[in-house]
Amino acid sequence: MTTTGEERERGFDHREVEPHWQAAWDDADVFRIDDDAADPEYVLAMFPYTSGSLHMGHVRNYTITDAFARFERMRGEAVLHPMGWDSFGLPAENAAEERDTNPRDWTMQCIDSMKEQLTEMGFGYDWEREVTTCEPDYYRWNQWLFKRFREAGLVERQAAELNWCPSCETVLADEQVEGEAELCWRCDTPIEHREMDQWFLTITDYAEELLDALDDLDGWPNNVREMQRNWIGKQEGASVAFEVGDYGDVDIFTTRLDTIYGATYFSLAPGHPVAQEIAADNEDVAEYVEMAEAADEDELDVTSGVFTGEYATNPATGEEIPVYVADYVLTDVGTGALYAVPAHDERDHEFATHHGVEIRQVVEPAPGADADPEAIDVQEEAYTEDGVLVDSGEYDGLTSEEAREEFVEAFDGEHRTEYNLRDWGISRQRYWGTPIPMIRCDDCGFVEVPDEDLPVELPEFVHTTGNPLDAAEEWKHVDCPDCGADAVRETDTMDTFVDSSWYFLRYTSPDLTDAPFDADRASDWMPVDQYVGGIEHAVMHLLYARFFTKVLDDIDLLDGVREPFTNLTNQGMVLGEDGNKMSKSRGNGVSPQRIIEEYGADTARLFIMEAAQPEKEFAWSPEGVQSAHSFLQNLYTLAESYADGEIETGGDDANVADYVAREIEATAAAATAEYEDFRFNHALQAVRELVSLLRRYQEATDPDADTFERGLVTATKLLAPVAPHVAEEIWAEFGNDGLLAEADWPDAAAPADYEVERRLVENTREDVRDIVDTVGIEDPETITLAVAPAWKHRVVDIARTADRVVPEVMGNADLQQYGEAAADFAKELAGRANYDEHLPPERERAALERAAWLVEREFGADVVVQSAEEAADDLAAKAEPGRPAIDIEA
Ligand code: ANZ
Ligand code: ZN
Repeated sequence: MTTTGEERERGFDHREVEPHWQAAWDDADVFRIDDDAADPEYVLAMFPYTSGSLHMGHVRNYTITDAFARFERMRGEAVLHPMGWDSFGLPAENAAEERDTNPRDWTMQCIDSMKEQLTEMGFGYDWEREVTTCEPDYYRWNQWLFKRFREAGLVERQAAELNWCPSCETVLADEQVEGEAELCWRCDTPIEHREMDQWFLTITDYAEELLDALDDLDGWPNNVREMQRNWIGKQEGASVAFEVGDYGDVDIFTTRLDTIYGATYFSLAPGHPVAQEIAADNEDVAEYVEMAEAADEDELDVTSGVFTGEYATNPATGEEIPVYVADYVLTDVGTGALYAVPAHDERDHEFATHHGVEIRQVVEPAPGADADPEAIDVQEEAYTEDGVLVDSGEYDGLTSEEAREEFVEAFDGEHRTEYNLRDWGISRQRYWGTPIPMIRCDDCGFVEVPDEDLPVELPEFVHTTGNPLDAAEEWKHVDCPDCGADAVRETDTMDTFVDSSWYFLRYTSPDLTDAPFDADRASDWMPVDQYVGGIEHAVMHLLYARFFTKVLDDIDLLDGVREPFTNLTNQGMVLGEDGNKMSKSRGNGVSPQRIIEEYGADTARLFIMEAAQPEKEFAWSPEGVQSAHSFLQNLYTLAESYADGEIETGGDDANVADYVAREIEATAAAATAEYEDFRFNHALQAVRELVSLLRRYQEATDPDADTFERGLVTATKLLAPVAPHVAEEIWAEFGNDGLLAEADWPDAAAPADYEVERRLVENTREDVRDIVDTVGIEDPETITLAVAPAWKHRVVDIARTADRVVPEVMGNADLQQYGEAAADFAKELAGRANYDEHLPPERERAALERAAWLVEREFGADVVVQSAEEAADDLAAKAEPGRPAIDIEA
């Protein structure tokens, strides 16, 4: 790209450069991946909800995957880096209402503008693989998969609580219920909670595997795995039967069977069948049950409950304990019934205290445990730890663990495992989603829509207070596929989490018309190697996607793929300048659009990637943006001056050139390792250091052209994944024809003994600084560095391995000639904890000679490097391996 003289002064103009290279990448199909590529590196960002504009969180998320994808591509990998649109959901319906349009048009507009923004950021996606979930050619496969899940026995109708507006006569989403008073968002009527039958996917069938497999997901952050473990919530316990009044045996579920002697009341969930039976005979109970069922499950009051007048028989003691119906016992947890032990359970304690029920201790801390048995007062507070049994008849003295085991048999119980995980209710009473492919026939019940009639497409959107699908009379009424009678379509649509549970598979074959994805290719390309997205998806999305993958593998749509995402990174938040979360209401948001216009995409990308490691949060910083921008401008200007022949080259200082050459290699090696580890900020730091070294090189001497150019090219390549446009521009300045995006990554092997040499140079510079400071030398003229003699290196070598340093040194025939001096040095070494690795004297000397120019620049002095033989005796005597002697003349 040619630039005018005027622009040259200002460096590059991102407004020209960025669109130019975006078009060039596009023309060259850089980001396209062939269908027959064998197992490409699959790099994936969570696809965005189609809100219409990208925020900084998106920009960060997508910069991470784009940088990594570009890095892998330059390393020669085939890379799959696709993008799509999570485009169903309630906000589109709301927007359509507000703007007098329809969800489809609104969504498509959002997609257009977001796609433009992604392109402006320079993100390289294979747009041929774009997936849009609100398109019938995608959601038909949701419907098809729903049927396959149903065939596999994984779809059920279950009752679930919904928000119901009695005035609008419609179900409301949680987001449509407003305030503490729970009012309908449209008409301000208090909503009701209604139990209605819904479609569920029985993810609980996979609870055990979803839990177990977490242990092997080494590439996932531990906190996400722990959140999933808690969500699945496995509890190992037991069930035991209590006889309740005349109502027969009622099974309870407990994790603390060891406390059964301390049960002082029994409690049923309001929805338990026996509670319902009692309610039929007892008005108080009936009233309570009705009240409890209308209440919102999320707002539990532990003390709420009613005594039924009935008693339950404790199978351990034969004792009769009062039976309550209480809200805190959940109908769909365990068996919906429990025996309560106020002495050892907090909720039971609170309830018992409120209702005046007895509190009886049956467990105390084991001898030797931290807690003091005397200090525990269960009347005041529940003791919830394990311990040893007391007041438990013949079982006193057993540990809790032993008792739990023994009691199962003793009281005729059963081992039982419970999970917190519930089945996944996918029914939504909304328009903008995938219609559930079922038809309700008065005679046949629910009948599936035949495969050949898929997709069931959404009808035209209509503005209505209720579900537009209910209002779509023509769409709704169909013939029953079984008997031909008049029938009605299911008007529920699917939870949008269904869409995102398998979109990563659709990317492997986005246009396939006879299956959701090509099973062979998907099995070959999966799992995703690097998945990056927000922590807000730690549980639901990631768990559902894992569930889908396992099911698809079990029903042979995949072959041997049981987990979708090998490595997972949750990017941290981008905070506002004030350190708070960016938000509209706080007014601390920074619009990506504005930053792109003002500074360009590369600056934004570089700033974001330098600011912190991907997992960490960071605050927006105008200075940081400025710094990133200046760095890019300066690098470009340096490279351009070189390319234009404005930098004098041809200097013959081989030592300096060698030093720089080694730094170039070392930087490539370090940056590569950091990229591999997703430590982009460290990689970029290394690049900045290399560029600053090149600048010092050019200031210190006329650089060797080859070395200098190699340095610039290496820095540019290492920067290319993060700031790809400027990098292409520099690459072109150097006269390269092809695209840098497709060029080879620099070789990444650190030079031999790089670390040892670096430590030697740094320590030596540090020592010189110390001397100059302490002695207070104003204007050093000559700095002499003398390397230790070979025999001292021998002594250190012996010391590194010897058990007894002094005798071994003294016993060494070669060293005997150094007598006293060798013995003294050996004694000194013997007193040290360890000896760093060091280079032989000749190499140490060469290393110091290479680095001498840095010392010269720093102190404005001449530097002389001497071998021990060349040096004055008293100077050489002070030198140690790895620690040259230093003499400074003012
Ligand atoms: C007796 C007992 C004694 C319990 C004790 C605990 C402590 P966690 O606590 O999460 O492990 N439970 C059983 N069914 C329930 C239901 N439907 N609704 C609410 N709570 C229920 O969960 C297991 C415990 O939760 C069970 O162990 C039971 O109380 C209670 F000192 O039984 B436990
Ligand atoms: Zn209403």
